[in-house]
Formats: sequence, structure tokens, C-alpha cells
Amino acid sequence: TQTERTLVLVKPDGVRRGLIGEIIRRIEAKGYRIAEAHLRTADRDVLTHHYEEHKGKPFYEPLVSFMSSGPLMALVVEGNRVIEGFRSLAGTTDPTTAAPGTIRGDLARDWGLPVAQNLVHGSDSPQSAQREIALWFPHIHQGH
Ligand code: DAT
Ligand code: MG
Repeated sequence: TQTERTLVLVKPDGVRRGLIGEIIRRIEAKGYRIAEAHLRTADRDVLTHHYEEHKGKPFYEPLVSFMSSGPLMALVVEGNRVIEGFRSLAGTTDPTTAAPGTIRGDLARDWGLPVAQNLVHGSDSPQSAQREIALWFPHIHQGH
């Protein structure tokens, strides 16, 4: 199996709650490698591209506002089958029902807001990963 890369974001709720270390700990404990890391506050332009598949959905505007509400940690994570593997570590989208043992299941919940604050993003396919890594880390070489 070819080594793979995925784009992970520790969202602004994760940074505000002091969970960057816990989330990176889980990624590393699983055996994946942090290849790139960048703490930044995302502007609406990068988020519009990042979430273009969700444009027009009811949670889209709250999602973009939330994601630009403070610093987030962008990571490139590497390892065999890491795209699938990180999605599994993260748990399902709704933190209320995400399985215990996952990042979202253990550490996130519903706060009664219009957008789910579920701590992390992970690319959902090789095509998404390549597109998202190029968007968040435009200077790095797209290998493999
Ligand atoms: P995921 O982040 O699990 O890939 P997604 O790509 O479908 O989920 O949606 C992007 C983000 O938008 C998600 O992390 C939280 C928010 N979101 C998705 N569906 C939602 C919904 N029905 N209500 C509120 N927020 C939602
Ligand atoms: Mg998604």
C-alpha cells in the first residue's frame, strides 16, 4: 500500500478548549506522522474553497463563520490508509452520537448552535486530500 497523506484541521473549538495536544497525541499514538503543522486564523476565502461542497446548505454560513472565529491548526498527516484511518479516529460528524473512543465521541458535544462544533476536520478521499493539502499548504510539494 502506498503511503498516503491527509489534511487534518484542529478547528477553532479545539484550539480554544486547549485540545491541540490531545488531538495530536491521538494521531501520533495511532502511529501516523505529522508531516506539516501551521497555526493560523483562516479567512473566508480559504474556507469558501475548503467547504465548496457544502455551499447552499443551511449550516454553510454558520460553518464558515465558526471556522474563521479564531486560530485553527492545519496539519498534514501521513501513513498508510491515513485518510480512512483518521476519519475513523475522528468519529462521525454529529458529536452527540459519535462513538466513545473517537475524538468527537470522547471530547465533543452539542452546544445548541446552528453548526456542529466537532473539533476536527479530515479529508474524505484521496481527491479531497490532494485538493485540501494544496489549498492549506500551497508551498509544499505534492508527492506520491
Ligand atoms: P465531516 O466534517 O464529518 O466530513 P461534513 O463534511 O458533512 O462532515 O460537514 C462539514 C462540517 O459541517 C461538519 O464537520 C460539521 C458541519 N455540519 C455538517 N452537517 C451538519 C448538520 N446537519 N448540522 C450542523 N452542522 C453540520
Ligand atoms: Mg467533510
